[in-house]
Amino acid sequence: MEEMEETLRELEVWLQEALAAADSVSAVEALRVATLGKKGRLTTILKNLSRLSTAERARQGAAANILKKKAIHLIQKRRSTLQKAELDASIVVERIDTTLSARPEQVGRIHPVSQTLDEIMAIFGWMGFAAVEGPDIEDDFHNFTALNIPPGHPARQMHDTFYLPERADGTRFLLRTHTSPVQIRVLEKEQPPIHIIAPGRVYRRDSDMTHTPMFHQVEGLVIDNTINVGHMKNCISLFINSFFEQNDIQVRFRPSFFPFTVLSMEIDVSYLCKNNEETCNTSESWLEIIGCGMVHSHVLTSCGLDPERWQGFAFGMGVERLAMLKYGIPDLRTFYEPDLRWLQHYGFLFMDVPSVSGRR
Ligand code: 2NL
Repeated sequence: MEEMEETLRELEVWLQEALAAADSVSAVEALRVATLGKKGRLTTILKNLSRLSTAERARQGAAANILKKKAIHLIQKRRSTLQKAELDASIVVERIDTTLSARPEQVGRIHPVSQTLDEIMAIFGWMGFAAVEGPDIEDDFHNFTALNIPPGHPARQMHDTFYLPERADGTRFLLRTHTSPVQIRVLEKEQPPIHIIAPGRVYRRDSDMTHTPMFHQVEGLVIDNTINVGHMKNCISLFINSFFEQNDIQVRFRPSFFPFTVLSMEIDVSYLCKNNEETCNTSESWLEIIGCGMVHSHVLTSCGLDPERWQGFAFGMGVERLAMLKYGIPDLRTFYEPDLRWLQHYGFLFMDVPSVSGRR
């Protein structure tokens, strides 16, 4: 009997010392198995109780079960202390420094057209325009007729349209020659005030030094009941100054013609190159970048709007052309040649976030 008490006390001291010496969660687990496992020291003692008389079993069993509870508690306590220490240590060792800079040079480049489009959209977004998109495949009405270009109008030939095969009912779809049809669809559906910007791919049967059969355009449209030419001039001047980020840029509005606008104008820009006056200050230094005008009343009536009540302006620009000017890319055709060295040279890093100012 005394022997039994002695054994339990010894076991307790052993367990306490062994736990204190255990320096890992797995060492604690080994001690748990050695004490409370199937063949563990305490398990064996509890098993041997059956050999004792009923009275002895009750007394010694109580003492052994108290030790069992205590052992479970001690093991659990040591285990959670070590678990926490191991977690703390792993946090230090496995730390990831999220402030380390990424390596953008390894993930390709953003095409100058994408970059330029992002910049243009950021500027008009900041001005309060909403971006709209529409289908690349259009019908004759939305691409031409609604824009005051009826069948037989010479502008239809000028546009060098790609047509899809004629259908059984005699109609044929086409690849849009400008993004105007996107705006026509908005005019048909929505009531003014309208301030929208329509970016996208456009297609023309033209391929030479200065033309590719597909290129990108951004068109804008503002319709309200008091819009005039002053609004148009200011809006476009503001865009040009933001886009080129230069205060010595000169802007020239020159009369022009489009079937879908009146008071049509083309806008030229010129840089005052202080460091190279010979090449820049010649009559050649004006470059056309944007076409614009007040929306023709025929366009408004085509879309079910009363021109007596609503007026506005529209404009259009070629994205590749703006990209060439801003980033000094000399040859339009190189935009769509899959040349990685070209992209390495003219492309942008993905971390270059487009902004209104173009600067980060
Ligand atoms: C250019 C000229 C222009 C428009 C596009 C437009 C759209 C509607 C109604 C009236 Cl819905 N006009 N668009 C107006 C003037 C010029 O683009 O040189 N583009 C590259």
